[in-house]
Amino acid sequence: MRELRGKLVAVVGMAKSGIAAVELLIGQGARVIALDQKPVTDARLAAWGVAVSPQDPVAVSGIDLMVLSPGVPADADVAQAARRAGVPVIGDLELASWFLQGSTIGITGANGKTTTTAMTGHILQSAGIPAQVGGNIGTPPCQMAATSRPGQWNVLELSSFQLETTETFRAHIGAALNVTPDHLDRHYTFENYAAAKGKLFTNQTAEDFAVLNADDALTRSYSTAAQVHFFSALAPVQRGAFVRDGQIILDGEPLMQTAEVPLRGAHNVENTMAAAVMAKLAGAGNAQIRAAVMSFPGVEHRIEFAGTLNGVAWYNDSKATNVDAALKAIAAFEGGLWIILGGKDKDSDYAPLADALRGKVRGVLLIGAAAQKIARQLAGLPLHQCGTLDAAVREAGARAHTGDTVLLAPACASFDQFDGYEHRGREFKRLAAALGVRV
Ligand code: UMA
Repeated sequence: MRELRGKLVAVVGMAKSGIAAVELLIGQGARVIALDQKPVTDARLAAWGVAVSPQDPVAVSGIDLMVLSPGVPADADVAQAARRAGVPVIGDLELASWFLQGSTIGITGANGKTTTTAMTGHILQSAGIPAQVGGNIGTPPCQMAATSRPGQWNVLELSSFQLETTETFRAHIGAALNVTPDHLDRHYTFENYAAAKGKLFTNQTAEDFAVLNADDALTRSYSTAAQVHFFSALAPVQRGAFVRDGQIILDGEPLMQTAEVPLRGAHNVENTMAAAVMAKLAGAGNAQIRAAVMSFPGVEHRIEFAGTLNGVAWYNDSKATNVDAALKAIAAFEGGLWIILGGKDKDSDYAPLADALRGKVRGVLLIGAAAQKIARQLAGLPLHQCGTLDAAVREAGARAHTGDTVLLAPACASFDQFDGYEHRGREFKRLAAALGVRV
């Protein structure tokens, strides 16, 4: 339904994705109803003449199309009602893809997708290849449609929420970094979650490329008509990137030493390989890729160095919103750890953290709604119930000694105490700075 002129479209979820979808639809001549389960205050809707309604199935009778924001469950009552009435229900990514000009790189994975997306965009831009970066990383895909151009790459970080509601979206280069359990509160089963991410490859053709992690059984098994390039930290691959004797080999040629990757942790070598493979497929040369990786500044809230105080290093990994991400952060440090864990539980199993932390951790500082559950699963480790991030930071400041590391890698969502992981990460840095932590 790419001709939207005169069509009546309901958009559900009026945060930045929903507003961007409304703006795009208005620009296409559609009539729009905006729905949200909370009161909507955005003044632009009134200026565009858009009717605002509570999230009620009655409000959507007679519509031609429904567009969901990523934060709205695909099985929300209002979406079920639309489907029962024979109305197509799509997500904001699908809508954006109808109007995005240029070619698209889509990057998904349980973890590492923000860093990989930012790095891929940075390599392309440094190599003089036109590219804009967005998606789950921050700028909604619908907003990117207006700034997209033929000959330009749209480098998109894509979440399972954005992918599960696609129909025709096609990535010219699609990458799956890893799939470990996350968002089970929304997808119910790991299989559903993995299948949502696998939709990235469904509409690819033989002219497209799929970049897959050869070390991850699930991403390796995604079926696609695209040409597959692998990356692997463990074994040589023919097309793609792998590590040999501490060196990244890209399409058979040495690219750089793994020690030259400026980001902490073995997982960031994997992210770098994925970004390098994609950038090469999009036209960058090896020398350009190497130089751009080395100048990549990293991403806020991803094992971000927050400073030191009395010989103690502080790191903000607020984006570690699931257990696997926290495990990767823990693996990036040798020991002497004071780790802050907790927040909103997503039906996660925290037991794997116990093995990773044993022998490495001086103290586990627990915060938020999941604190009791984590404490039960990590029994035997030195646990400190802190309640709030504020208390955890003070506790860490008082207890850590020279050579130790304080790490916020909560393994949980933030929504019990914060507006999002960015808010939590900024608060951590503010509280640490107030103690005297300096970069
Ligand atoms: N809402 C309803 N009905 C519902 C649920 C929500 O009306 O049933 C409303 C809320 O009241 C609110 C709005 O929907 O007004 C929120 O919409 P949203 O959650 O889609 O928020 P956006 O600000 O548009 O952010 C979304 C992504 N959010 C989610 O996937 C939850 C952002 O990813 C993304 O950066 C942004 O689009 C741009 O693409 C955040 C995220 O947490 C960072 N992503 C998850 C992750 O990374 O783990 C997937």
